[in-house]
Amino acid sequence: MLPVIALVGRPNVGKSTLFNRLTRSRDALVADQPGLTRDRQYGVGRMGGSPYLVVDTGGISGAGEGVGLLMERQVLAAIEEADHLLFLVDAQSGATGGDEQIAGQLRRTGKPVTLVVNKSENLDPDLARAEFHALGLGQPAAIAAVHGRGVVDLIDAVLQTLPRVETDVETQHPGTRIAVVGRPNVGKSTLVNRMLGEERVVAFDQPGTTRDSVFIPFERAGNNYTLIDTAGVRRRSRVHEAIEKFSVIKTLQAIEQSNVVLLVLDAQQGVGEQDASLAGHILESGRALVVAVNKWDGLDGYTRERLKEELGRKLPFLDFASQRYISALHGSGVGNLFAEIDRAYANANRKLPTPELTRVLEGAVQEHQPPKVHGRRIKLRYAHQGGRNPPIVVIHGNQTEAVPDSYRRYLVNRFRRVFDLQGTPIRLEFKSGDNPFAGRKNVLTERQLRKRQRLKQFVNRKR
Ligand SMILES: Nc1nc2c(ncn2[C@@H]2O[C@H](COP(=O)(O)OP(=O)(O)OP(=O)(O)O)[C@@H](O)[C@H]2O)c(=O)[nH]1
Ligand SMILES: [Mg+2]
Repeated sequence: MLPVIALVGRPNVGKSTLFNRLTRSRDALVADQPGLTRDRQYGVGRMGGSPYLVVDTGGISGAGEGVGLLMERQVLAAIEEADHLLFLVDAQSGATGGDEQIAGQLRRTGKPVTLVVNKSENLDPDLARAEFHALGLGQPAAIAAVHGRGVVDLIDAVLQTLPRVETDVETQHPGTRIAVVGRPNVGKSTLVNRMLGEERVVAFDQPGTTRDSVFIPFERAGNNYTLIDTAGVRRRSRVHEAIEKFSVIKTLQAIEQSNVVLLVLDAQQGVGEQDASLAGHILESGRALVVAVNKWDGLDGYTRERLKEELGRKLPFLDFASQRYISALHGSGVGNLFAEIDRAYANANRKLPTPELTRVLEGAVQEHQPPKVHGRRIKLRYAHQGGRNPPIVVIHGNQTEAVPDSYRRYLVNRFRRVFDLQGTPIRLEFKSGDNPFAGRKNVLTERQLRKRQRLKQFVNRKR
């Protein structure tokens, strides 16, 4: 389980700025995907290799004169699901009545709260903190979210206070972990029951809660799997009862803990905002993916064709994943999902030999040259694999920072087709050899640099 940190505070104190700073590293990887809708309220951040979830609750404002503070249901729900609250206040506007009211409400939740004085860049930190002591929430932390000042220390301190759950998902849940995700009522529970129906469920005793998914280990054709059920398995007879309690946090947790995501869509409802938002989160996670278009039964040929077209148009960035048309209710197509799941996960872990990668790159460049920048053509020389699950292809050349997104997509598609990498995203990293300022650093890929940073942080922490 990833720790959940919620950002709360009055409007305009800098919650979204902090949120972006904490989650941005991943954004870059999926930038400029046409049709992509991302939820800018939930995200995954990383601190020295440990991931955590961040929720931006949006502004808590006073509701009119004398009515006092209105904490919206949605904010309360986010607070309920959080392990730690960061209460942001604005150093430049000073403590306000609204801050006091929020402080009171947060104290009543009983959740651990850290008071964060934002916009403190031009102030002495002690001075910035001083006037907020009166809020009675202990020693405030002074940060400047815009510049990133104090942010790492803040998150580090928060994560230190949270119980470090060193549960090793790998050993605890052997086999391929499949997260079944989708918006409410697409048929996740029916599908989970159907997938488990004919298989041997090895051991299963966990009740699902609002926040925690259920892990169900089972065997199929001699292979081990663990289903991560976000909807909660109910008795077969009760599957259709009641609208499930949908939680984005729970879904994000399940995605993080999975090897393969099974995204369930509802053919009878079509593709909506919430589907696109979930798809964006899955893309950000880098997980292998299979799309199950459920409720395919009872649709006429025309509707089916229209739906396939709609899927391609509204979720074009999921074109790397197999789409299976199924009926969880009748069981049609469900058995075939396993072959796709196995393939997607195997592809995510594939080894791509350097000579072949380079040959494919050369072929792609020959067929369609990258553009010129300032009169000089971008040169892409050779490629090697920089990581697996998902596969990372590191491409060496000149002026690589100027490679346009459309050309990146062209290359990704080429690698996918030649290596038959259905079901897994492919990430590109570029390294330029002609940057006079890069110096020795250039010897390392971004990934290696991150690893080195993590190691440093780890060592520092141990000291
Ligand atoms: N000077 C300064 N400005 C900041 C800092 N952090 C955020 N801001 C600015 O404050 C304004 C509001 O920031 P947001 O992040 O949108 O605030 P918010 O809390 O998400 O606002 P709501 O969503 O409306 O509640 C923006 O103009 C930011 O650029 C900071 O550290 N220093
Ligand atoms: Mg905001």
